[in-house]
Amino acid sequence: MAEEEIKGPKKKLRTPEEASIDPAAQQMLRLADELGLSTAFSRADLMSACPIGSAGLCCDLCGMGPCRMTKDGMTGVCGATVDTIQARNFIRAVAAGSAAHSDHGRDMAFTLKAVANGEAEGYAIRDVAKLHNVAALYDIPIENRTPEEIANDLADLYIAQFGQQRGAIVPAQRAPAKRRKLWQEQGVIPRGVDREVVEALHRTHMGDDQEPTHILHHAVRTALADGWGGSMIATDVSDILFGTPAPLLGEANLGVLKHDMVNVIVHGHEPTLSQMVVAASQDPEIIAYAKAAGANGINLSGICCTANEILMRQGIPAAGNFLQQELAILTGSVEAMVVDVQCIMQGLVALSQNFHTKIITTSPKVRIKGATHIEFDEHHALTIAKNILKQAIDNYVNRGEVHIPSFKSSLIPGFSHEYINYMLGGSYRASFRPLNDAIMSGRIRGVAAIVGCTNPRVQHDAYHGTLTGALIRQDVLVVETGCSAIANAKLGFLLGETGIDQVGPGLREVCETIGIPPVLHMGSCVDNTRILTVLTQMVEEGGLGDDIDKVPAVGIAPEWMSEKALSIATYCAASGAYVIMGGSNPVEGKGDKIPDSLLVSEFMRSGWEELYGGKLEFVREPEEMLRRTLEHIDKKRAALGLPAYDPSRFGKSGDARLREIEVLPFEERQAAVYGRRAAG
Ligand code: BF8
Repeated sequence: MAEEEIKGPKKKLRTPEEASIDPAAQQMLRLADELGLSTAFSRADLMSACPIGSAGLCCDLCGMGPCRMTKDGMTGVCGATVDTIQARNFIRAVAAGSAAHSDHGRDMAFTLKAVANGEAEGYAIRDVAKLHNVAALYDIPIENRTPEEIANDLADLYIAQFGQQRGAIVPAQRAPAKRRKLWQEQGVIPRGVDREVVEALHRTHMGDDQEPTHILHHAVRTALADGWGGSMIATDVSDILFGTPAPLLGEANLGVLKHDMVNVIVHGHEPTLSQMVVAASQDPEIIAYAKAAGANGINLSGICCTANEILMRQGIPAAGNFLQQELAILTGSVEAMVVDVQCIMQGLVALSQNFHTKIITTSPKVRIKGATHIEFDEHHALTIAKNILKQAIDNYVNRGEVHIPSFKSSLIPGFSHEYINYMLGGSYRASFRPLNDAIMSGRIRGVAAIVGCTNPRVQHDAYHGTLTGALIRQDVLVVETGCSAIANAKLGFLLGETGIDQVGPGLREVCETIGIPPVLHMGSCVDNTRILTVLTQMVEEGGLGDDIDKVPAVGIAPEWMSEKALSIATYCAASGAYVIMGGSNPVEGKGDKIPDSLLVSEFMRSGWEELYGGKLEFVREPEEMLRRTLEHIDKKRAALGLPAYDPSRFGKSGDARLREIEVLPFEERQAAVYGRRAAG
């Protein structure tokens, strides 16, 4: 939609520099302005967020409303209070987020079943070691059995988890023992996600659950069924089918698009299709077909979490994160954008009509008016992937003027929890001991997971970058997933040599010793479960307390926008983490009219902390997010009896010390190296 088509008073558009810190994004936003085309950035500028809806103060759950809470003490037509309405809106968002992640996990489990039974064209079990490890967790027999036999049993077990009616789902047994006991006592140990999501919807139907904390209690259970259920299953099965990630070299940003090749972008979440598109793009028949069309081959790249899935396993470049999906089309160089599920903007189709780009939907669950639909079916995946690529190649001839920004950055993705375990101790001593020791000594002050979306209501990528830079300077090890990982990849934080100069002295010693970047890319959003696993293993290794809430760690989603992010935040808080969300606050107060210390936000902060040791806070300013993160980490260090953070104690050895010595005057350098002054 062009800017002038939007009705209402003219609002001020941000400059490209105000809208994004990414020079590639800025270049495309300037082009959009010149062409008079709208993007999510300009649409966000032109349409203020609804102040009532964004704070969870609108109840549209029945036909007597929608009721808008605008004053303290107001109720809806049915008498529902502000607190009840906010809690209901919150749990509905958590349920939708849990459903999205977990349905992805379910599809992965069905694909595993099809592969195990030889019914999935083109797929194979790539990581038998992970299959054995996961099967062993559930006492599935391994000895003298083929991978397919084991995978069949695991697939059956996992498929059954989604509809588990009573009792805990099996992946929940992977949480620390104390945490599981706590969940049992609190009555939130998760059953199957299907049951929890249905109950969340039932409870919020008109005339059901009206006690806000009781509603939030079930929000916790619903989210746990995602984090320790659907999402964990998605990660496990993706690794088994496509390989557990290990570090490799990749690239990120729109500069990965190519002038002389057929550019195909895969966008969405489920790796089943994207992995097969990767395989098809390397097929000699497809390469020959592209060459016959005058191109130099197929150039595949990704957007959003699909990008992370193929980046960390095959090194396929990431064209960008969530807010760059439209910007990729603006380059005029994309023959096809192939989408599956989640985070796909409807605006893509309207925008693509100004260029030659084909938007191809593939999921039976997702159609967009105006897009081409080629339905994906894992039983014929390779054939379908080749068909999609042929359509893209046929479209190459229609390419017009091209504006590909030159910006791209290198990165090293692929830090699965298995690899982190290995890198800390090698094959024979793989363990979290070195990481725990580094935290206990104070070389690493603590750990921050910076995750989640980008959101056009805040400057694109800015909060991810600001927080990451500030935290690694203060010796906090940062782990990353989702669109945040792509943001920081573009900023160079995910590459050892680039990032290392900006790192605090203790963390730098650890990074130089192990040979890792200070910011570790751990995968897509479902892979936040890898972070749960790392935290559990740190607890089990010893020295950092007996449960996740004791570990000096914080989770931050500074530019969040999706309901999935609210589910992640909730399961992380209920797992014991302190979670900070930036951007908008869906349980906010409204000044004097509706005071800020509302029951719901207060309960997520102090109530959850009392019950679970973790808490959820919404904080707008990055400086305040940083302050609270460091305060929390230092508080947890003190509670464990660890030495207070003191950067002056470290950084006097290794490369860091050598670099200091290099700049000394000659005599002092000699003294530093040889322990004596130069003769004469
Ligand atoms: O699941 S970080 S914008 S792409 S929701 Fe979406 Fe947010 Fe990106 Fe991945 Ni996650």
